[in-house]
Amino acid sequence: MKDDPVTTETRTDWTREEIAALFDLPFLDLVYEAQTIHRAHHPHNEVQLSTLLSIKTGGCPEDCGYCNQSVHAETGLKATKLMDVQAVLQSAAQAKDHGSGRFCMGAAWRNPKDRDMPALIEMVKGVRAMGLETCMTLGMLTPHQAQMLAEAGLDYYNHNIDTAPEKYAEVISTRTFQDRLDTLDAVRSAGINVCCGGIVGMGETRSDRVGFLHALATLPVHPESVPINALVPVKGTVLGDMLADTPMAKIDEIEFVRTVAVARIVMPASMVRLSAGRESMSETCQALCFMAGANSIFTGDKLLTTPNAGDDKDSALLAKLGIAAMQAAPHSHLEEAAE
Ligand code: SAM
Ligand code: DTB
Ligand code: SF4
Repeated sequence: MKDDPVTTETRTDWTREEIAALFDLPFLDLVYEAQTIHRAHHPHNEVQLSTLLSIKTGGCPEDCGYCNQSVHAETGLKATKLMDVQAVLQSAAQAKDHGSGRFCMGAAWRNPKDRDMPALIEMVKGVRAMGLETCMTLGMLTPHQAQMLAEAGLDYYNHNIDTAPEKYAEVISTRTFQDRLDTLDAVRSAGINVCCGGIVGMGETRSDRVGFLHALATLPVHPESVPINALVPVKGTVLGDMLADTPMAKIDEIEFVRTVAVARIVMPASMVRLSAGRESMSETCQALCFMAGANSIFTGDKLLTTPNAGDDKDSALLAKLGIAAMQAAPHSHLEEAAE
C-alpha cells in the first residue's frame, strides 16, 4: 500500500482505474484506509438509525429485475393504495419511540401523480413536526414536484442509480440511466439532500461494481447518503429466480465489505448506509462493514416489503460492538425548522 497520508478531501474527478485499484488493495489495507478516512469525517462508534415504511405497495409498472413490487414479477404481493396520512404519522411516532432518527417513506410508483402531492406534503410536514428527519422515495420527479417537496421540508430524497451505467439496461428496461440522473438533478436543484446508491449481488462483475461507484463518486456533488443494498432475492422476480438457479447466488461477503470500503474512500463525507440484505448477513460481516465505514442502517422488522434484522437483534449487535445511535445526523434541516 502507498505510504503517503490518507487523502481526506472530497473529489468528484475519480477515474475508473483509481477505483479499480482501491478494490484491488489487500483487504486489510483497504479496510484500514477506509476506517482512517471514516474517522477524519465522521464520529466513529456511531451509526444512524432510520426506519422504512412502504406508503404504497406493489403494482408498479416498472420492470426492475430485482423488485417484487413490479407488476412484471410473480410474487403474489398484494398491491395497496397510498396510505392515509394519519396512519403514516402513527407509524412514524412508533419509529421515533423505537429510537429512530429518520423516517423514510417509499412508494412503488414510476412517478407520483400531481393528485398525490397534497397527501405527500402532509406526510412530510407531519413527520417533521415530530422531530424526525424525513426521506421519501417515490420514483421519478419533475422539477416542480421536487420543489413542492422541498417547500414542505423534505430532508432527503432516495433515488438509486442501482448499478453501473453499462449494466442498467440489463436490469431495467422501462427507464434509462439518464432518467435517473434527471430526477437526481431536479432533487439537487430543489435543495433536498440526495440519497443515492444501489444494489450489489445482482450477478454483476467487479468491473460493474467499479462502474457503479464511479458513477456515484463523479456526480457533480456526492450524494449525502449512499445506500449499499445486497440483493434480497425474491422468488418470482427475474433476478431472484435467476440467482436461485446459479451457484454464485449470494455475493461473497468479503467482496461486499470491499464495496462498502471503496464507497467510504471515494465519498468520504457521505453517510454510507448498510441497507437491504442485512437479515441474511452474519454479525461478523456487518461488523466489518462498520469497520469499512458504513454508518447508517435501517432498523425495524421490515424494510419496505421484505424482512429486516429487527430491533432486538440490532440493539444486541450494536451493544456488542459498543456502537451508539447517532443523535444529530449531518445535513439535518431540523434545527432550521425549530428556529
Ligand atoms: N419506486 C421507487 C424507485 O424505484 O425509485 C422507490 C422504491 S424502490 C423499492 C427503492 C430501492 O429499493 C431501489 O432503487 C432498489 O435499490 C431497492 N430494492 C428494491 N428491491 C430490492 C431487493 N429485492 N433487494 C435489494 N434492494 C432492493
Ligand atoms: C434503498 O436503497 N434501500 C431501501 C430504501 N432505499 C428505500 C429499500 C430496500 C428495499 C428492499 C426490498 C423490500 O423490502 O421491498
Ligand atoms: Fe417500481 Fe421501484 Fe420496484 Fe422498480 S424498484 S419496480 S420502480 S417499486
